[in-house]
Amino acid sequence: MRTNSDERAGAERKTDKAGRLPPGQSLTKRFPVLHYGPVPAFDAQTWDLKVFGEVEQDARWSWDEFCRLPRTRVKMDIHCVTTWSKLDTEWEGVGICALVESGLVRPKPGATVVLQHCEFGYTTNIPLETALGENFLLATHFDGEPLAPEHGHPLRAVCGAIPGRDDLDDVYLWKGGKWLRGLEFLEEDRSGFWELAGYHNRGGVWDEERFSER
Ligand SMILES: Nc1nc2c(c(=O)[nH]1)N[C@H]1C(S)=C(S)[C@@H](COP(=O)(O)O)O[C@H]1N2
Ligand SMILES: [Mo]
Repeated sequence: MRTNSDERAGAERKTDKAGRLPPGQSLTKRFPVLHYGPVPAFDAQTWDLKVFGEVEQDARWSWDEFCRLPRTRVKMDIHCVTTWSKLDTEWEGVGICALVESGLVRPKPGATVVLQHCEFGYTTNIPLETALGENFLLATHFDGEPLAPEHGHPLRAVCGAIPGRDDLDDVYLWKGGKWLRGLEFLEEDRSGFWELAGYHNRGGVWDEERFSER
């Protein structure tokens, strides 16, 4: 049952969203670097991205092949769980939605979650619905330039909030894996690296889903 206070909380969330700064966040103009472990080297000859799990057919793209996939640009606000937010960041890359619409990736009907696999074993999970949103991108470029090594070169996932798009699911930036190498489609949810370390499984920015209660 929705109570009056639920409704008030919902309305407050919407107002905050219009203001673009989620609760508990503060703005930065810088672009902090945050990750666990070293920055991997990139070799265009051996790099690949694999799609597997609950899909009708596995896929594997070399770097050259990945660069020829349908591309898009998106401007969004990114929110890190450590409380910094950066507005109007510009990304270019490949949307999972476009891969699905073009039939290059065909999730099985039972697929509900996408687990990102990154270099050195970093993983993070998101609902398939979130992954199909316009605010979730497999990005090769930030601010018109190829990604810097420390920000995920050559490929990272990035998730943010597009102002005015209340229909999308906005999650903290840890849900965007840097140095992405695989997308595993799952029927049943599986936690990733930070989720296992105590971060919230969903990570919604407007509800401050920062840490799990366990
Ligand atoms: N491969 C990998 N990706 C990762 C992480 C990591 O430790 N390894 N950390 C996440 C976290 S906690 C954050 S806040 C963002 C930071 O992205 P940035 O360094 O480009 O700001 O990357 C995310 N992606
Ligand atoms: Mo983070």
